Amino acid sequence: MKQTWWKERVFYQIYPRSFMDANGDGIGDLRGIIEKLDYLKSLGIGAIWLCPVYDSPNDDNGYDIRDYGKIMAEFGTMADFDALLEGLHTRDIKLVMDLVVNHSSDEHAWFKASRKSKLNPYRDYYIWRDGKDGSTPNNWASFFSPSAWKKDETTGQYYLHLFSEKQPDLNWENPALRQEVYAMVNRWFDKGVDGFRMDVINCIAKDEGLPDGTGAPNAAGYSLAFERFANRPKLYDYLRELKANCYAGRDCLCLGETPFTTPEEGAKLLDDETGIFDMIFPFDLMEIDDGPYGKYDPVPWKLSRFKQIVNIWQSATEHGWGSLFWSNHDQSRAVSRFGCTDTEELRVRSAKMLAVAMHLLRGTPFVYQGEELGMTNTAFPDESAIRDIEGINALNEARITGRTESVWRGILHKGRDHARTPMQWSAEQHAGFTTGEPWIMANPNYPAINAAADENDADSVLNFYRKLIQLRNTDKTLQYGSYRTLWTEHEQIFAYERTQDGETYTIVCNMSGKTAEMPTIPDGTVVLCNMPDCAGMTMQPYEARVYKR
Ligand code: ISL
Ligand code: CA
Repeated sequence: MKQTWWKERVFYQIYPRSFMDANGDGIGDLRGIIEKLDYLKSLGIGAIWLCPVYDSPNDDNGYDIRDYGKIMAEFGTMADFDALLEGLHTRDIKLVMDLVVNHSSDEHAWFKASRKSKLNPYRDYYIWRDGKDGSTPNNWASFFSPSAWKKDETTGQYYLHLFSEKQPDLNWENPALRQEVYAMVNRWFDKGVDGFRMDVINCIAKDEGLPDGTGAPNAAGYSLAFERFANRPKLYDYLRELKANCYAGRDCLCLGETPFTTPEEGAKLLDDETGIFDMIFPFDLMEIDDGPYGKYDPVPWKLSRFKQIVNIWQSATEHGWGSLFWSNHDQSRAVSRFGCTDTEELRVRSAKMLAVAMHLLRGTPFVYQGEELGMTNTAFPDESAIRDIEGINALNEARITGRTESVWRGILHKGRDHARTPMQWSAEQHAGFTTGEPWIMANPNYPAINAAADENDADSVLNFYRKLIQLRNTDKTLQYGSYRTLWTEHEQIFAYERTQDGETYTIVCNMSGKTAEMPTIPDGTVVLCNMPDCAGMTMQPYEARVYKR
């Protein structure tokens, strides 16, 4: 197994809009991140995944890029970016950028030219089709609104947008478009960035002829036709070409966000010899609590299914490498979703337990900002507090189907805005995130849950994360050792072993809110646990122990 930096370091994901506002306009910015570099270093993380900071009209908070070569004005300037990159590298922290090239903004110069006429040289940078029988060219649904097609009056043709209308899909079949993308990627590499997390990158290759999807239609009759665009054969050609043009000769990370990916497909995408990605973000765990109506119809998650997902992906990544995460900017807060927030004591304990359970698996752990404080979901008072386009569109659609109450409950549990409330730095107004009015409300629990408070408490979630990350940073067995599941049938305890060169760690987590009995006490000594006293066969609710022998 090849040893590299991105397998050995813990990553930290920053959503810049919500991380730290340095100039008081209520929007997080690059200077804000720079102010917090020592905080990041003190966590022990070795790499950052930075969500998009490029020029954007923010229909989808930066995932709709207007100019790939420019920094978003609200976030700062290119000089600020250079200072950030230097500040990170001085501290030996790598920077992985977000790259959104499945689509651009409709305000991108390419699209503005493309929509002008059928003969415009940029026409083919996007996917244009005639309507069929007075309706859309096919039955594809968008992730954010009923149909993936929007009719453009200028030429009377429709353009494809798998996400919002302001996010037209780029046409990867066009070699000129591909060359522009590679040149742009190389400009960022030449600046010194250490890799890319590529947004919905496994959806760039659409089946020829754009055939109708076969899946169940949404209320408006459209189908999320992932079988027509996710992990299609041409994806491999495009990624190999991208890598040959951009990655060759560089020690940079190629990380793909890959919805609709089965473990079998994942193994192929990641294979050390024949694959195209260093790591991917699959979705099985994030969909564990989807109900019959999907994401905003949550059902309780099951430990048996959790273990199945972990075990399947641990083996799917045996000849490659896995990513380990409980949440990101599209998900609600881990402790509210997978842990317990009934009491302050259980919030702290379960946040630590979740960290242990995830970080010591084989793969690279990703900490989403605020997770290291055990930040929770927000009780948004009503719809007017919601900022996320996905949530707003889901509510609009629910009004048509008569499911508003249910979707609202879904948003309170799983909405993307839970991840996007301001990072809770201190007990000062708006959690110390801004001196102005934040673009999205702060979670009212910030006077109790914040980094300053955690800093001064030896038993805080923050200080536990520091210990855990330090342990993994310095231990080859935890980084590279093999994985073995333990007590797979146990209904409360999640347990596994990591072994290398005669050294074994046993990780034991009670993922339930009740006391649990271990079948046997693992050999070795406890090197980390989340309780004052971790001994005996009985585990307290959400107790976690790490044994070493
Ligand atoms: O959030 C989701 C479900 O929980 C997904 O539908 C999500 O939209 C999908 O995973 C793709 O996400 C990425 O691309 C989107 C952007 O809105 C997300 O923030 C990004 O992570 C479009 O660029
Ligand atoms: Ca600002």
